[in-house]
Amino acid sequence: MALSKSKKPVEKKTLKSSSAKKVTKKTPAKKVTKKTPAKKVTKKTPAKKVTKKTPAKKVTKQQRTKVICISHKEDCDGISSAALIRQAFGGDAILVDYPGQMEALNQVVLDEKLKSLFICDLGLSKKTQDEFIDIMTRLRKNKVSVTYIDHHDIDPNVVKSLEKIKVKVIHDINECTTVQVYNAYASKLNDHASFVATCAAITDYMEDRPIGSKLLQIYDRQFALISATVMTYNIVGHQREPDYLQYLVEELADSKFPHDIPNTFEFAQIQVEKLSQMIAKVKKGMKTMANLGHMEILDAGASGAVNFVMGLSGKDVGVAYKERIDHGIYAVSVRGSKNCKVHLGKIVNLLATDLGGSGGGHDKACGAVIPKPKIKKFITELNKKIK
Ligand SMILES: [Mn+2]
Repeated sequence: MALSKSKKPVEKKTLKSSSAKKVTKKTPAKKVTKKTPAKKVTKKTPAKKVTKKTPAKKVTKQQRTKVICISHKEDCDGISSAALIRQAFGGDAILVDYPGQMEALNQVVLDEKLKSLFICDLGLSKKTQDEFIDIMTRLRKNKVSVTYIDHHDIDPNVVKSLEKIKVKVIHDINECTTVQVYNAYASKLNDHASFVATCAAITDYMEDRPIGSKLLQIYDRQFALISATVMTYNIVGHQREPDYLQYLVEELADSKFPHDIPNTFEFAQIQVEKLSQMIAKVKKGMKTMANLGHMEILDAGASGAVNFVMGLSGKDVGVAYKERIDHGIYAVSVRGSKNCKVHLGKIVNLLATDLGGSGGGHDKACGAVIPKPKIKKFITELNKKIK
């Protein structure tokens, strides 16, 4: 909110925080803007500094004005959720992966200006749920309004605990997070938000669900598919560039189609080439057990390889894992085929917790964080549990 206030003098036509951006686009240097994700981010900083100048600090408690959305940074659903929250409520996004989830939450608790927090597309596990409730309790004691929006499998007792402390829980395992954000806040969103939600549903394999399918019907299927895919490749390929991910959130919040964001299709082509090389690598390096195929990934993300590991192994479950050297853990991706009858998310949640890690997710797509020395045990135990 502080952001939009500071931008009002620039252009009074609209109330949206994006108004200042539109000004920059009118400048003749249009081609130059292709490079500008970093620029847009830096623009935020003067606004922040201005708000910090308020002398109220010493006199009374600071007024809480900030809106923050903590969302999943690794896929289209997380980025799109953050974009729609931004369009509906303004504020800033903090984009995290699962290993960074709790650290980010512990940081925002300390933010004395935080007024309203949205947490999107970040599932909880046996390992993280208690700490999550603790953090939410601290936020609520500070009168921060908290909304948790997600679609991953959750312990019903966690929902009860959260509702007890008046955290607003929007949770449906049958629709992706962005579709739920769209559905809950449609009155605060523009028409284009339904397209953002459609792309997120496609990427989460949830465009066949009740609301997701209605949204997809608004648009040409092929147009939505290519947009969702290009967006996904840009997100996956920019995981180490937080400024770019922030830029994507801003552009989607600003109702841009993926093809209107400069260079996205060119970048997607690079990703497609990398993936085609991954096929060859998986064929060479994949190993199989009775019930699954698995492979350690060295030079790419595990989630990009896991579908190939499952498909090329001929098994109904694929596991790809990549070491996070700085964390002493393996980031693990697990996928099940249509023939896989067990709920992989639930199995992985329990197994990862037993091994001192964490994990969970959907029946046919989930992930885990496993301590480095336990990765072999994880795979052999998973193989036993999915007969
Ligand atoms: Mn999701």
